[in-house]
Amino acid sequence: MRVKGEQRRKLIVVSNRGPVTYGRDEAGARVAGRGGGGLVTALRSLIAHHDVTWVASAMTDEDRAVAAESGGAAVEERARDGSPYRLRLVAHDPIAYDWFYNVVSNPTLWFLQHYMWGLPQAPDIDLGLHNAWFNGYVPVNEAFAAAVVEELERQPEAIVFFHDYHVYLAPAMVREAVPDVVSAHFVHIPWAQSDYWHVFPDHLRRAVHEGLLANDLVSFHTARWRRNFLRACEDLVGAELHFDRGVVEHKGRSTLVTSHAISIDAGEFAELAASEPVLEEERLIAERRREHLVLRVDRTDPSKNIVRGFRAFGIFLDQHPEHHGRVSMLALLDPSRQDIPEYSEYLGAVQREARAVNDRFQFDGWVPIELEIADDFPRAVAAYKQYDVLLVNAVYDGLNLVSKEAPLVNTRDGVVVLSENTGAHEELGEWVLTVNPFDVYGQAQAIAEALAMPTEERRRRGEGIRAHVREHDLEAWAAALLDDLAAVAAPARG
Ligand code: GDG
Repeated sequence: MRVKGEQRRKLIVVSNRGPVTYGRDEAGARVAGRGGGGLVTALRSLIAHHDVTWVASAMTDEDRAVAAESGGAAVEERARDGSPYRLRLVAHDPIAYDWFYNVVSNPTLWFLQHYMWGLPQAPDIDLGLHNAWFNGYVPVNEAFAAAVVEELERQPEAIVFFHDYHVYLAPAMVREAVPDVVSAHFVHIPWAQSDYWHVFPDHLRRAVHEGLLANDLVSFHTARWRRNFLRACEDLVGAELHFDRGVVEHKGRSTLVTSHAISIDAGEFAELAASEPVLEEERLIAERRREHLVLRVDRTDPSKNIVRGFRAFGIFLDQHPEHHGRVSMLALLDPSRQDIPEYSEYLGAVQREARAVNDRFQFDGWVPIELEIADDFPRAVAAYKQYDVLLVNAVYDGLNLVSKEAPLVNTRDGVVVLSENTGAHEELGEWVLTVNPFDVYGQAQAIAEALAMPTEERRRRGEGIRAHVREHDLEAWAAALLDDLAAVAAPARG
């Protein structure tokens, strides 16, 4: 079998969140809404180019009803552009799912991979975590694996394409049941260096790495995360590493490890930017805006570094009284993971910091930081068009799609201020103002520098980003991954 990147393929995509979630409208009719989050936004366009069966968790009551009505089998769905695909919703045991999602996946794996613990205080790998691992993360991964194995019985030639940190164990489970499966795993978040993985007990970090090594291909956004993974395989599970070829050999199998930064569908964003809901929001923003607009768009995730961003803006205002009343920061924050205490506490800290800056500087109706906490994608795209400075100062970020989306539709020669710890920085570094995410003073200086930059220079940088993103779009990313698979899967499947 030859797997070629640009060819239409049968894909079984596996991710925790699916492309749609079901609900009921006011009249009580079933409606399919757009699933949220960076990963889903990015993967949705795979449907247009391949025959996709998507295996995802049933998230809402209505999702569960859909899964029950089909007896757990896949249902036929259509994407916004009319492309058909199959959706298989896995209705997990609710208690197991809570442990899987709210104990292991987000407060543990996400925190670990973004270096988010201050180690003298956290984490405690206590009985609760061990229990959540064995009675939550493991059975939910088993349920995903069982669904994949059933789908493979229906279409044995399909390639399995796992996504992210929710399903690290499933590839090994699928491999055990179907030894000649062809599978790839894309990790959307950073890979921590092996010393930091030592926070996690040996059997758990081993299970994560060995689960991933059951794939034919493991891929990351950047060379940096890829390098960390390669080293960790050697350090933590004693795998044999061929660093120059990016191949890891372990337990008689080999896995190719590559990096390809995910991207966006430039056409989709051009359409969105011209759509009525976005134009309406843009009018509202344009009416209220001051001379300069500094924008940030994030989920309310501690990894996004929102509090330090506000502090930096406060330092900037302190140093530049001439800008008072002439510039404001618009923070469009999509509330995220509020069932997890670390996230709800962080949202409180975000609100407190915005108030501290506003109480100190506001006068005559000018509010320095306009904080909007809402899930409002059209408004985010409208604000993308209007910024003069986009601040992306994440502590760590696998890639950061906002830093690619916003310049593409911006109409004001806006400047991107970008954390050196985002995956996107590896690609966009030459066109952005680079900041260290912990250096709030440096971020304040970068905001000032961006606002003072001559138009020509701003335009040159924006054009650089736009040309890069158009050339390295989402289709190119998917094709590159499938090409990688061609290199490893052809001998295995003859
Ligand atoms: C993870 C990784 C990686 C914006 N406002 C709203 C909204 N958005 C959209 C944006 C963008 C997405 O959400 C956010 O994507 P990011 O990449 O910035 O961040 P994560 O959600 O953390 O994504 C990240 C990504 O996966 C892909 O691999 O880049 O590093 O952490 O597309 O336009 N979406 C909704 N409501 C809003 O108000 N639904």
